[in-house]
Amino acid sequence: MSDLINSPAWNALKAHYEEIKDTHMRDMFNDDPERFEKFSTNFNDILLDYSKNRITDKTLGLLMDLARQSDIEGWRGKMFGGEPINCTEGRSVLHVALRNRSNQPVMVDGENVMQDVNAVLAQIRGFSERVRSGEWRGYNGERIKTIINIGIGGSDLGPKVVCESMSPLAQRGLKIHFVSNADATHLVETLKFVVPENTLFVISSKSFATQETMLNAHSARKWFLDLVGNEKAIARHFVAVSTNIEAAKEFGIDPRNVFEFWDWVGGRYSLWSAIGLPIALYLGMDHFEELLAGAHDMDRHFAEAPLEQNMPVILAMLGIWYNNFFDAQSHGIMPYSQYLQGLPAYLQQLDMESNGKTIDRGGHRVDYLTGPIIWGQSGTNGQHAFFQLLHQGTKPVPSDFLIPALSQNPLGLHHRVLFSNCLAQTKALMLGKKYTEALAEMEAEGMSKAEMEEVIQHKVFDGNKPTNTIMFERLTPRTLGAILAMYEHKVFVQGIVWNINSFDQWGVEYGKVLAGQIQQDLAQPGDVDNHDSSTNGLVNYRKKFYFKNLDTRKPD
Ligand code: G6Q
Repeated sequence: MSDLINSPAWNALKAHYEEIKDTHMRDMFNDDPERFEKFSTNFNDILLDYSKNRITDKTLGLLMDLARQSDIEGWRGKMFGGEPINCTEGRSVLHVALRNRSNQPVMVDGENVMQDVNAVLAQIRGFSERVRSGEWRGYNGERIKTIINIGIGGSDLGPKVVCESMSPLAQRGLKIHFVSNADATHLVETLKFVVPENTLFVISSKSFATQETMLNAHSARKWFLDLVGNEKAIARHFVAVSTNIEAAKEFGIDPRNVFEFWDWVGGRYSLWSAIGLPIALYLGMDHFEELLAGAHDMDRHFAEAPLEQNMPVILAMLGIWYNNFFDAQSHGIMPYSQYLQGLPAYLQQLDMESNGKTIDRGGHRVDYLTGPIIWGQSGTNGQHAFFQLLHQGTKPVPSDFLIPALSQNPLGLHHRVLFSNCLAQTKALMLGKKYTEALAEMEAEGMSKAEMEEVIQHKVFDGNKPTNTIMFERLTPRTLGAILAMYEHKVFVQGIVWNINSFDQWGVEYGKVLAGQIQQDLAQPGDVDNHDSSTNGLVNYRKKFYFKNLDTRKPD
């Protein structure tokens, strides 16, 4: 049995679960009119209401005991101090240095990295301002009107969620696209609507070796050259963001237009680095810096606030409560904001790539559940799709509901409707509907006794479904920066409690090499038999279509 499962704090929570598991939140609210004041906290304009959780003062105390037992404060110090806490790759984890607006020295291997960080930020400012002002022009003197980011995973999802959610701040006349998928459709469909003369490609890849990104980058380069026919023009239309400067140069990118970052920045934590270049291009450097400032605010809060008032810690420990004691398998992210529709996908990578691990820091298989399945959708759309399962399904899905107090688009009653739906859902999930309430409703509708008996059980809702509500004044770069950093630190805290390394991704690396052999097999005519029978069968089935009439088709 692992030390964690054997530990006093874990066992105390286990015993407490038995005490509390049948208590309904409805009664907790009835018994304590101060519950909202007690279980909510503010930071800047962000309010976290966690009162609709299956907790009491005792639960929170025990969860914080577990956090202290796991030495969250010590590990937090190690991360901020640049210690190589990414133990399987021997790397520091310093995305916090990228947004260190205090400029206090941050040391990696005895060197202050802030000079390099600030130099790249200055390079991003210089370049983005030249593009946005029209000083930087395409090869024939046209102004840049379209930015296409080519990258995948961490080199795509972060800048994409920020650009999408801040689109009202974008420069007029400037468009941005994110191309990630190896499926050519993604690139082809994007290129259909653009012209090379006013398009700037940002090739974003930490390694500059990721197959999908390199494939898209080379296809984009070919498209450009086929239309423009001038190699020299590449330098005006292709820039790169990478830790691998040499590979970017080899691709043909002018070294002055390669934006560097470092191996102490993990892919899914990289939007704060030069990977944020598309953000600066599209929204302007001042807004990018606001985003960094918001994240830095949250870093200070995470580093300094007592655990009991620390938003990332509270969210993390509530997640552990459901994941490990209620056996909840998943966690929902429901942004009631169309601008934040990409947030579930972004957090899916952040959380599932970080904490989707089975082996602990000591190399042993864990005997407890680690990271949950993250999923969700923007409201109110989700209500008309999968919320049925949240209300009446057999699986618990603790969820975060995020909503701005004020809309960016104050049009008629839209925001009032959106807002009331958000609150009505969390209220209904918490309260449920009792048998007597369902009965009274049906009686008021004038239903007969026989009709009522037939359906009443279906109209009863258990309730007692936990949610957090995260409300902020309005969606600004600063608030978004703070929210994203809040989730990063939540994931960090959970990883520490579970004693896993949240900063490697061997599953992703495995995926990067897996396809190689099959790719070779697909290129040759004739059946293969070197895999399992399913893989052989699937390879051979595709070949049947591929090699038929090949001479009349372009090979792919
Ligand atoms: C993130 C992962 C992964 C990575 C992509 C792209 O933490 O490592 O999502 O970001 O595989 O990698 P490159 O940036 O090296 O192309």
